[in-house]
Amino acid sequence: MTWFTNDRFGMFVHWGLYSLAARHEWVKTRERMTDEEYRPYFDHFDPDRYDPAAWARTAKAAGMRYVVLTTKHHDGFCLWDSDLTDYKVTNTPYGRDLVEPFVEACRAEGLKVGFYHSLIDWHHPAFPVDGTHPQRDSQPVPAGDIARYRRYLHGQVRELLTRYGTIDYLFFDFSYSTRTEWWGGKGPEDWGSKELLATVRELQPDILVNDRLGIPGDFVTPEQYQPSGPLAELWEACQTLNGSWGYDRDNLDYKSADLLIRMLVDGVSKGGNLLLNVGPNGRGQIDPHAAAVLAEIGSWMDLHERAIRGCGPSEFTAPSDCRLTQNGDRLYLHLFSWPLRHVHLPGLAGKVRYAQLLNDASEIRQVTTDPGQTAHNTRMGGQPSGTLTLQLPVRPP
Ligand code: FHN
Repeated sequence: MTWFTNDRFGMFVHWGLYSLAARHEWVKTRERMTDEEYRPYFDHFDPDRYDPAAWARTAKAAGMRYVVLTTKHHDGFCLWDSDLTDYKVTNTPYGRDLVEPFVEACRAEGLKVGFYHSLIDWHHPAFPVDGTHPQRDSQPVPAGDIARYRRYLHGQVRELLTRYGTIDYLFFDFSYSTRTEWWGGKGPEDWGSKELLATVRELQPDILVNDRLGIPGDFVTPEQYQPSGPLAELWEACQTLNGSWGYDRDNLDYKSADLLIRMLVDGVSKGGNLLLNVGPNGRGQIDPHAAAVLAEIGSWMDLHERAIRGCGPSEFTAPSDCRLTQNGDRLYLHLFSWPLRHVHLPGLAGKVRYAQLLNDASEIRQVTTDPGQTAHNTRMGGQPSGTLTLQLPVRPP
């Protein structure tokens, strides 16, 4: 069990120039903006309310135990004082490195530190962008450019992994299949993925790296969906709150806390993590709608975290519309719909020592023990809405 499989729940933070556009982090490409048309976001980037300590407290209160920040997204803008480019936060009106205070704030709250880093770079002159980019629709991609971009990519990753102490997690984003439909590239070969991964492990021996270099990493990354069952590899589903990774001012279509709790429970029941995204606005603040959903999740996690932290799939079969998570002899039954008259647990006859609701420790009585299964009376009133969790200590096999 590593910190990753113990913590189970993390915060993803998509933040950068696109946060001022407040429409979507792909706004530059979706709206076919030239560098000049995108420039006002650089010239006006001044997040005066940036408070990574507040972000860290919000994450911790929600039950999250690691935080992953976009150091550079596809637009190429760097949130740290890179020596390798002028397209960085220290050249904006804000003028200061954003990454160091983020790292320090996470550590101060006892949270693991993660970096997201885009392989794609729509700003770098040597990066062969896709045909939808207005500046380079017709330009042929000079063969030598990708080698020059690759050196830039490796150099910036080295900066990030040598300047800020121990980094626990790295989310590269994103690779393609072996041949790149965008410019006929070769994916991992273009990124120098094998060499880059070797450098990462040399610089940060204990770091966890995802699978988006296009070669195997430490965990796979289903995005905006829940796998239908356990996966052979370590895995982490990344999800947005409202369908947009970056701050999207007019999009108030937030997922409910209850749905997100069920995603978290479902994932843990299948051996996976949930990385839930926030998109801070151009002043550096997590918007109130997002903060409210996270706070509601935190209320549930406060009473139920032992059914998540350190848990994984159970050897027993969950009844329909339920999930089972387990940690040693502690079995947790999560009811996604109730009240039921009874809930039947096949294969557990004589094995459940006691049954109680996790939220208030109230007993749930076993009413019958049909051959091969137990049944529990779950007719209850006055319980909190949403996912209801029973703690069922089971007798060792
Ligand atoms: O294109 C990006 C997207 O903007 C976002 O960063 C997600 C997060 O996993 N990754 C890519 C899409 O898969």
